[in-house]
Amino acid sequence: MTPPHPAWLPVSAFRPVGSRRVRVTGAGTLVDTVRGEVAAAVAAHGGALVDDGPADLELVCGGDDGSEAFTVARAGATSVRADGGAGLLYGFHHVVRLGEAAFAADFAPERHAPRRSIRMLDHWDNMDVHPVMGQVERGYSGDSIFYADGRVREDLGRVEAYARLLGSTGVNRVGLNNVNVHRTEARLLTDLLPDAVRLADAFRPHGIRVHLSVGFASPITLGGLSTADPLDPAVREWWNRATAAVYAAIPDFGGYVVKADSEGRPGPFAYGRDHADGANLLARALAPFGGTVFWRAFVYDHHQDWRDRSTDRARAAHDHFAPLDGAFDPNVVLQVKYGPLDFQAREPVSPVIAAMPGTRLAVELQVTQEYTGQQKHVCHLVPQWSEILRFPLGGDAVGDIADGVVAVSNVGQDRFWTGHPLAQANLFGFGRLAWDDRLAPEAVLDEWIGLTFEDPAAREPLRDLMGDSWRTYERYTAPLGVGFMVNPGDHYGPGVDGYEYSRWGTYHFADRDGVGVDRTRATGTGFTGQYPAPWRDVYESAETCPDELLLFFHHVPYGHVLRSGRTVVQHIYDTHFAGVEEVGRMVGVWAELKGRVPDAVFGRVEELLAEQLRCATEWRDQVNTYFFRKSGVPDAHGRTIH
Ligand code: GCW
Repeated sequence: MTPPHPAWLPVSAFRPVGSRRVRVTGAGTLVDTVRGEVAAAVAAHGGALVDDGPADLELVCGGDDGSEAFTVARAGATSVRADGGAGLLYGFHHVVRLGEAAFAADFAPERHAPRRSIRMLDHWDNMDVHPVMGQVERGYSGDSIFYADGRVREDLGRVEAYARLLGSTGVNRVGLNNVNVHRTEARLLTDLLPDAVRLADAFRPHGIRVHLSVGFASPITLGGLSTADPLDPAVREWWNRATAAVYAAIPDFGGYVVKADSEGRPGPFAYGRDHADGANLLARALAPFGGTVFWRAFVYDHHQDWRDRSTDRARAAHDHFAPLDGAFDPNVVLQVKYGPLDFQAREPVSPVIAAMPGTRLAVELQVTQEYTGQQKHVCHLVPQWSEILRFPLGGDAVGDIADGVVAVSNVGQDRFWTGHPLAQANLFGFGRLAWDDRLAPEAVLDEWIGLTFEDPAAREPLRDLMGDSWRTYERYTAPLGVGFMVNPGDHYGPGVDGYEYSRWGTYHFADRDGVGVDRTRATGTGFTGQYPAPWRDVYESAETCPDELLLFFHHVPYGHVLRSGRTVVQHIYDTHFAGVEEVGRMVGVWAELKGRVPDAVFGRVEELLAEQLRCATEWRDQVNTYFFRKSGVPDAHGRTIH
């Protein structure tokens, strides 16, 4: 097997540590991991792992209280101190990121602690190859790194390398299988549990606990019961026993992830029960062992009639869950997608996040680029996540409210892990922001570039290419927050009316006069009323609604003048021309990097940029032509619209 791509942990990144004398003090699994890292680094760079005598770097773990915080200070030598193995591991990688700066005479002491204890990546991996979705649902990086032929892979080398990468960013939980649980992976809970044990063993040395997605109907499908009613004693008993067996095999098992009553998955509604009944059933099975149930709030009617203007998918999560605030057990975490629809490039922040002060919440992001270019387009998402987590929803920032940050992973068997080599930065950046959402996205990107690429001359062009790429993607796709307009099914490339008459509830309502969804209280679906002040009023009025969300909240005429001073239709033309021009410029920036990044990376990105340019051009032409045909308004600058 060719060794996995080192991503942001190439041998060169360890030179500052590995060329010094380093002492590691302490005991335990994670301290051993740090010792192993140091041993490899000094072997590569000529330093030494010392027991006695002077050291340039002291890595000291004072105990094993499970804590994740650490301090770094400099007094003659640089020292990292932690009270738990996880803290030492995170402190070690912090020093790796700092590089030579950690050894400068004037280094000022720092203390670091994660902003939240739940930092999780979910895999939508199937054990078998699904006839429509393939092996990894919404995966753009090849097959699953976990599974082959219906079992966990024999060789877990890549999984171990992946666990190491994640651990270095601070990710501490992983969901092992798709939330759409199909037949084979359902059995990870029962007869295939030994397979899950092997994955848990690969993640444990990096401070990562594993979780299983489970189907709500498991007592029927796996247990042979006639019901999965959460209030039925036999059902309760079944879950208690299944859960105890999991903990007997994986003592540090993290818990369950559940998609229930969502897109056809079974759930408590079938028995006239609510989602608190459903979540608490599993929570009570997990509680004796310290486990958590991650219960997804992605519940909506996916058989909507497009003729029915009163049903609004954006309302669904709040309508279902806000009334249940306070009813969930303490070891339930409600997992809420960041926006009310579905991982679009632009959505308002979900109002559910502000509506449930008595419930533990995790915000769910999508590292896999389902709606943001599918790892064929450069779309650096850290600025989007930063904006979401900093958004002041009802007084507090989303990042202050959330007990957890969860995202869908973007890795697979691909030689670069992520299909697009530059999409590694999203994986890295997710871990860093989950640890501390106050980090500046530019600084996180710089960390990633600095670790990944040896040549300092690569830094500026990469910043230039990636830094604003999410906004570029937004410019050439669906305008002003209206969302979707993608090809149905695979969600790649433009399909302006792709979902317009479908059952999925994602419409833009363009006609000859205007476009957008009226979600106001005054004349629309009333969705704005789910927000706390001031947002309920800011979004209610087309005068105060931010431009980038105008069409999410309002149906306006093409001649409506935006806060920017441009009309809606002219904005659509301008941004689509500008977006494609920017991609053309990105192609040129990348060309400068020839010889400064590894040839294989250069070649892959060069190829994908050509596809991005083709696809962006298609987006531009279809969107512009569509709105020109609908509105009859010509481009003020006379550019070609077909
Ligand atoms: O974005 C949608 C995807 C589905 C996915 C679903 C979900 C796992 O298109 O593929 O199913 O969201 O989040 O459950």
